[in-house]
Amino acid sequence: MPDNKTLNLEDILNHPQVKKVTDDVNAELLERRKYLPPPCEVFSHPYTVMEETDRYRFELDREAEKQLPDIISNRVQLIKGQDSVDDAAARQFGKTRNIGIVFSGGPAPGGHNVIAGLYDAAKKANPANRVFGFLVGPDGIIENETVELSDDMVDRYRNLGGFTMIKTGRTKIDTREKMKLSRETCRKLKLDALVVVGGDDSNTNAAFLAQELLADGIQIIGVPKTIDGDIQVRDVDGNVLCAMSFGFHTAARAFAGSISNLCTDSSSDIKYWHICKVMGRVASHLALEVALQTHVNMTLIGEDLADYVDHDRLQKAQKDKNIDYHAYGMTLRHLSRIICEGIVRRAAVGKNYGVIVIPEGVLEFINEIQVFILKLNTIIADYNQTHDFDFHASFMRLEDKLEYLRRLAQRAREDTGFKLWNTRDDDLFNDIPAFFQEGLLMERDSHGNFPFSQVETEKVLLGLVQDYLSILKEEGLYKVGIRKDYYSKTLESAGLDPDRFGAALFINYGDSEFLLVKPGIISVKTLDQALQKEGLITAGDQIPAAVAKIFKKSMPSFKTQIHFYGYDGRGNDPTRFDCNYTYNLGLTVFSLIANGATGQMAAIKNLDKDLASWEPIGIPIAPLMHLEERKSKLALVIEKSIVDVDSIAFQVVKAHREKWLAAVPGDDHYRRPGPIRFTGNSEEERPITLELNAVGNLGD
Ligand code: FBP
Repeated sequence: MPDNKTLNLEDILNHPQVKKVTDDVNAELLERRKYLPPPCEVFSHPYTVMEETDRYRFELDREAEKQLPDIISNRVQLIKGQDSVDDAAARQFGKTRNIGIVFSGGPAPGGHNVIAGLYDAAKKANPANRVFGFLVGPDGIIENETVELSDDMVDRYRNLGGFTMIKTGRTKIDTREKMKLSRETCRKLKLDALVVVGGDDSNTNAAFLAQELLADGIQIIGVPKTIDGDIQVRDVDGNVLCAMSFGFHTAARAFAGSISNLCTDSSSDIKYWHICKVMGRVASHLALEVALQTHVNMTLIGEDLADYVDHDRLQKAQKDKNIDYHAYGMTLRHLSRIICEGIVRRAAVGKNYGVIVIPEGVLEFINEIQVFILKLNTIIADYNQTHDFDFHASFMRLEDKLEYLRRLAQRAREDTGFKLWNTRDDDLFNDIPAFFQEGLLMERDSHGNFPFSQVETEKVLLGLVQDYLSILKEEGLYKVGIRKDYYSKTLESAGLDPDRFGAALFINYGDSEFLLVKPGIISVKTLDQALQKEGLITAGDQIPAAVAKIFKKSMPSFKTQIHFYGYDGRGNDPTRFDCNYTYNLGLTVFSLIANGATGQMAAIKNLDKDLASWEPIGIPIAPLMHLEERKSKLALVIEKSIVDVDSIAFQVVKAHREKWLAAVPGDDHYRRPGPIRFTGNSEEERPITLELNAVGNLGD
């Protein structure tokens, strides 16, 4: 070993070991780049053909029929492998093509493999095929910003997370001008096909592009991407065509890995409640999967809260021959009460710690907040449509925005026809904390979506939880249970009789493993009074130190740590499931293009089974569209799939709620999913949600 005193910095930096460990390229990266996802069986043949099937039915929306006349009759296309085809088909399959691909919306792990699959298939069919990546999302199409993909570029990003290779953006091609510019770009690049990798809004955009560019002979193919897991497609008979968008598994596993570590930490130093907000703009699919992966103590599922009915309240009203409409749907206050109940019950058995998962989009399902979101969406959209400056540019500060709302409320008082924002709305809005007001007034994205990820939902909820816990503590109803053997040992070692003091101190002395200090004893003063009353001490005596120690331990303090899991999981390197799924999606995209499809979304059927049973298909996009309110207007969009509270996955989580809350003596039931492992085979093969829901799938 050389004496390190003799090494200068240059020598150190040039040392092979130093170079090796500081290189950007590490062993894990090399493993990932080298991995070749196995293709579905159909892709092992030199050709693929498309077979249209009538087996799947859709209910067509009138407006979609009107606006998308040339692609509304598209059917589901099955992709079949062929060893040989006639000359005309072979020429069509192998003809030289220019293909463009764009990422749209938030990143999702696996996107690079969609590119890799498409690139490999295109080059295999004809090495002269060219694939162009549009830079920074749909803006790249509008502004003709592209890069031609090469072997080197594609190889660098195989099986890696993010959309780093060509970046992404959220611009929507939603005006005649943007459509015109997009068409010009496609013509300049002589594109045969354009592939849009995106979520519900981006695939909606893909359908409009398909309709618009049909006359130019440019095919448009969508790919179902989003960590939120809210692109799930079934036909009207319930047949599953796309069980899950790509990226969901990885993001959920990444969140679950970190949250599971919090479970371990929290149950070790037993002093914190960890409040974990997890992404998923509206739907709670990610929260549900995290619950299944980790068995945290409490998981809120937005869709379940929307479904909530307060039966006690209903019954009370029924007795008075009334209907209490407030009994339907959850309020923030009520939700905080439910959380507090769990916290109090765990504390009673000595567990003043735990982990709660809150879905990012939970507010969407809380009636009172939903009303604000909708009203403010409309107010902002209306303002933007009628003014030169947009709402946020006109009213930069919160005070300015509030002042504008105040003026609207005043207008409502003067003009009875104006109902958008009345005095009651204004008063209620002014009652909420400023940070939450700012959150609700945040700028909407180009699709008119509310930016849930920017709102500190967990802080709002936590504020209410803290307030209510303080009340419960004052009422003596929030206590930490004391292990009976610990109590006895503590008193005996101080020479005191546990039984004499036990009856005076606890409500359940003698019949419980965890002892609860009486509700009336909430301070040293009330403790002193209780002991005097039972004749255990006399006025002026010191409270025995052992008793004071037990009392102190019984008084809870609610300490929290807040976490947000979102962007980190979105950028994770894909799980093996997502690597294989997305590579095959890329291969499917090429098959759809080579067989002349447009207005179709690439998908893989049977994701809940082994790869040997996966079936690449094309799903027609136009029949998935329906009318929804966007930016205060009805617009055609693909319906977001939210958590079905009748699904097996949700029912299983619901059935385990009590067990995972673990408000009984004994261990918690945390599950350790571990980190995402690219090598080894101990990671589950697909999302647990998918696995569970498949139990009830139609066996077509
Ligand atoms: P996509 O629907 O575009 O895939 O994005 C999903 C998502 O990650 C949501 O979970 C989250 O609410 C949102 O993007 C965050 O958006 P942004 O990246 O603009 O902050």
